[in-house]
Amino acid sequence: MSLVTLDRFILQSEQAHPAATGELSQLLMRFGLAGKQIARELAVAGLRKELGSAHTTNVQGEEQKKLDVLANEILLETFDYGGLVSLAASEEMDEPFFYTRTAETGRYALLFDPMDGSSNIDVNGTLGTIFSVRNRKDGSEEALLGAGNEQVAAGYILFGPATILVYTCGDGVHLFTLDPSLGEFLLTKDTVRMPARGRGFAVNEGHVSGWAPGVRAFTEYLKEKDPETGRPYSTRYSGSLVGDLHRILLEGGIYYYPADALSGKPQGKLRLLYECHPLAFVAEQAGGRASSGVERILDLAAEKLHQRSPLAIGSVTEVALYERFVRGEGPPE
Ligand code: FDP
Repeated sequence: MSLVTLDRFILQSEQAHPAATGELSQLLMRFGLAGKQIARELAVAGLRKELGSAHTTNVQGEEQKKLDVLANEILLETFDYGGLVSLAASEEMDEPFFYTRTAETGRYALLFDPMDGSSNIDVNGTLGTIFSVRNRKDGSEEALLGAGNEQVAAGYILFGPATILVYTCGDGVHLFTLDPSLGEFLLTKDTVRMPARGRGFAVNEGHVSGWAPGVRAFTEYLKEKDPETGRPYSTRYSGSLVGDLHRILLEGGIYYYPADALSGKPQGKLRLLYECHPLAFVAEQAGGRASSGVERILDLAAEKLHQRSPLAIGSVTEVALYERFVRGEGPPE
């Protein structure tokens, strides 16, 4: 049986674009390398006493774990050669990082959430890395901002029982699994399609008292018993958006993190550029949807690097239903 590695798949896909320079291919392959390095660190972090707090906070005032910082360093270093990247921004850095040698020439601008689901770090739970690729434009911070539909590529790496890399360049969603014995990501699904509806929902219901009435009503609706519509839905919340979205990508359903008026999160918790935009790109390319409840996530333009947005992401049926409830319409007749 011939094995299709990540690199081979990317290079073969490039042939469908005769005008391609090969730079995007090189860039995507580097995410594979970064994923392998982060997976290796995660596997031994507990043994090396690298778990726990770094005793620093990020720009949002959230505690940084040692592995948040390490994953950020690995990603930055991965793109420090090859001349591909002009600048990068991350949830873990206050300001963009400019690659001094290639700031003027690198073709791309990167955004990433190095370690999504940080609360799972110390308990060996599911974690993820989310990435987004944009054109560098004029090479200023502006290149990192704008609407989600300006992304050139996006994806995530899931660190669970297996390490999985999922990416899209706008021509479908491709899924690879790391074979540790080979040290290679191998193609597992060429084109991933998200089911149009699912049976599960992922939300931190502990925050229900701060939600808008429509979001509360939606949640109650999912929990009601009605075999005709397949309710109740099952709750599946892991504490890692990447982990929850991956389940939804394969099985359908919905993840939502709404605005929370009582916890100082009027725009929810998730970052538009590092989390919502890239995962929305993946979800849409797999046939799913992503919405703030009111607007399509990919149409939302980021004006600030660390801007937040409410997010509802998943199957078309459940996201449309969520929007109905947010509008105060309730379920369809
Ligand atoms: P975390 O802050 O632990 O990195 O990225 C934000 C995120 O995790 C998501 O991965 C996760 O779904 C959510 O926040 C968890 O937040 P709550 O603890 O508020 O539920």
